[in-house]
Amino acid sequence: MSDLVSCTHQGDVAVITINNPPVNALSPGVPEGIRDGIAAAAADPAVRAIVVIGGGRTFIAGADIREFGKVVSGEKPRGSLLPLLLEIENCAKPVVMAIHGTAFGGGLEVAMAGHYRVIAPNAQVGQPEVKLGIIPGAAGTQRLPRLAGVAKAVEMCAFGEPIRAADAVASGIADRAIEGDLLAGAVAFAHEVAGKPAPKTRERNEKLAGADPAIFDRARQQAKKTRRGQTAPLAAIDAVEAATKLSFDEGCEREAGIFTGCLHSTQSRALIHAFFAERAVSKIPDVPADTAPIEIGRAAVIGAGTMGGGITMNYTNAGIPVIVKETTQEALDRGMAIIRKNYANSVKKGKLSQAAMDERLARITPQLTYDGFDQADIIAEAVFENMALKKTVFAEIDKIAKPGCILASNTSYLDIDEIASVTGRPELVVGHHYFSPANVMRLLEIVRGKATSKAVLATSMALAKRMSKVGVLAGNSRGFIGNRMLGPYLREAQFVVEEGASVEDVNAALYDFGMAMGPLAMGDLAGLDVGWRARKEFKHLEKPGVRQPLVADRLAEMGHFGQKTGRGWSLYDENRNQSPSPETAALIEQLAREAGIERRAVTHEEIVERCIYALVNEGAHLLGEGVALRASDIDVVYLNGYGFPAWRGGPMCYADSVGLKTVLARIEEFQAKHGPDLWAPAPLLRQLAERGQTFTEFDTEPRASASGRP
Ligand code: T1G
Repeated sequence: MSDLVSCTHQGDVAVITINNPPVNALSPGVPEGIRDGIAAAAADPAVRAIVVIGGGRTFIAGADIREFGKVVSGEKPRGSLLPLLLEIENCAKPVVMAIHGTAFGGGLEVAMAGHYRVIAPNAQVGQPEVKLGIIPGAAGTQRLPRLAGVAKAVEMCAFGEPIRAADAVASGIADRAIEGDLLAGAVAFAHEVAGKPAPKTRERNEKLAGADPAIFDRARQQAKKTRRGQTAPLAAIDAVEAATKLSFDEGCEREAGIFTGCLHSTQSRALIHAFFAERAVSKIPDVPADTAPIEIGRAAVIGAGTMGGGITMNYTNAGIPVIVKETTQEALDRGMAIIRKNYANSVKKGKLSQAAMDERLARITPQLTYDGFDQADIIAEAVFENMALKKTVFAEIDKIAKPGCILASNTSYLDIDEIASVTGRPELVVGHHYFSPANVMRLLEIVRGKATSKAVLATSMALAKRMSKVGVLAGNSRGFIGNRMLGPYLREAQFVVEEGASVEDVNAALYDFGMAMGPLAMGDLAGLDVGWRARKEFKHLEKPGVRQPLVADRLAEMGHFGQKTGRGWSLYDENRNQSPSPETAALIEQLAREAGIERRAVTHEEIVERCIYALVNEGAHLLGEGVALRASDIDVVYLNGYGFPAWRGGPMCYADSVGLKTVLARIEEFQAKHGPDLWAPAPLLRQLAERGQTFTEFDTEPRASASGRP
């Protein structure tokens, strides 16, 4: 047996255990070890039944995703699990799969090839392959409908969400839930079934018969709506549908063809990039993995407004008692009412139990004073975005907070070092930049100041995980990663409107590109007054003679802030339904004429290139400056904070897929047309393009950690 798979015996039951930490992926050697274990047990006369179980925290979490790249590049041929699964299924002795943790993808496919499945109550099973731009490739689309029925199989394969143990038993995927010791329960179950004819999943066709074809059409419509632009969900539906029309073997062939097509797609490459990018963000080169985080047992939040309220919810959702302070009773009541409403909505949708809601609310202490702040392990500030106010608040809390208490600012672009300069603990000051709505958006930008300690960074990353957020380290540059890049993106969106594109054109072009929302619609949602105030605060930093957008400031000066005032770039009715604004269109024409801007037809292609390449170029600038650790970190920021389509992998991954030479050439064209102040190619982009390299390759080169202010 290999060290990845071991075989022991409990009486006349052989126990095959997979030991491939951290998640028992089907890495090279694992399928072979299972095959050898099954063959040995089958041949052993003393064995009457077999149990397969995962060592450590989980059953098999799927194929080894790291191996896919080698198949796509042709470095190695695509192996198939099918022969192993048939050997398991054809085994003359019953094979019982004992599931704990997560049986995902190839893991569930191995389990379904077994004759029986027993499961721990808190385990999950799923076919999440579509989240990687592929479909199940080891007969999952053929065996799952035979066990769980067609509708369930379509749901699980097309949308990739896992199901819990109780649902797995109820739907027929698992035969029994085992409370307590899973292995003991599985061995006992094996004894019950030993010597009896073992059911082969591939022969269980009863749930396929009479499948309603409307299931597939409904799922396709839902996929086009909720997985807009993605090809894999539709491919998965085709594969499950094949199970209802073809024999098992023909269905497996059909699945294999569809799988291979998906695996070699740009979308799959992008989604696999996103998978590993999200797992890389927490690794900070100069902060050792064993850096002890500061224990966060109590928290305090200053401000119960839109952001403060959401941040308060993040702490109590993570099980941390939290004080929230406001300046007036009215503001405090308003903030708490929104928090209660948010939880009540989750209860109504069945996403949260009433008991959990009550528990979370009970952990919140709303108040008007700093009482108890001296007990907090972290104080999060979420007051109005104004440097003078932030410094006043930080000077105050620095005096009250206990030694070792972390002070975290939710500023979205102000200088963390300047804020820290009014405290006696700059090493404990950090930016925790949440995204609105803070209790929903997964992204947390962790902003490193010059003095921020490694322990505070390690604590911030651990806290992000506790809050089910994705923490990304950013250097202390104005706007950090996300908002700094958003500037040029929104600038170009406004420039093309001045040059002749309609507001609707710009929104549609980026929406069709895959963005969750067009840039101007996003401005109207966030409120045009927010950017207007920031631009006023930094007017002194604008380079004289450099073109600036004309319309947004004028709209804001006229009191048109977007959705909240019913008019911005577009018009909004009382239900926030959007429609074109003839007044805004006229204003754009007037301002462009006054500025002598020649109006022309602008293609959707140019609109996308201007906006997305501006994003990429600024990303390359801040990557070169060390404000971001990796290009993939930038991708994680945009995928989790700005509605960038996951199936494009993020702006930097997208640029790699286009080719940096092509991106650079187009940027140079824009530079020639619109000037070097707006379109100077980032030195790093030029360097990589000229070397024929990619941002992904740049990420693999060793480098120092994210710097402070450049
Ligand atoms: N392959 C390779 N590495 C994996 C992996 C996998 N399947 N799953 C996780 N890892 C690594 C991950 O990169 C990280 O590494 C570490 O394990 C811990 O992961 C034939 C073709 C199981 C729910 O899509 O959803 O099967 O950063 O931080 O939060 O039809 O990992 O420490 O170096 O995510 O506790 C289908 C993917 C594959 C499941 C655990 N399976 N994994 O979450 O830990 S396709 C999946 C997950 C397939 C078949 C097809 C999660 C998890 P590092 P983690 P976690």
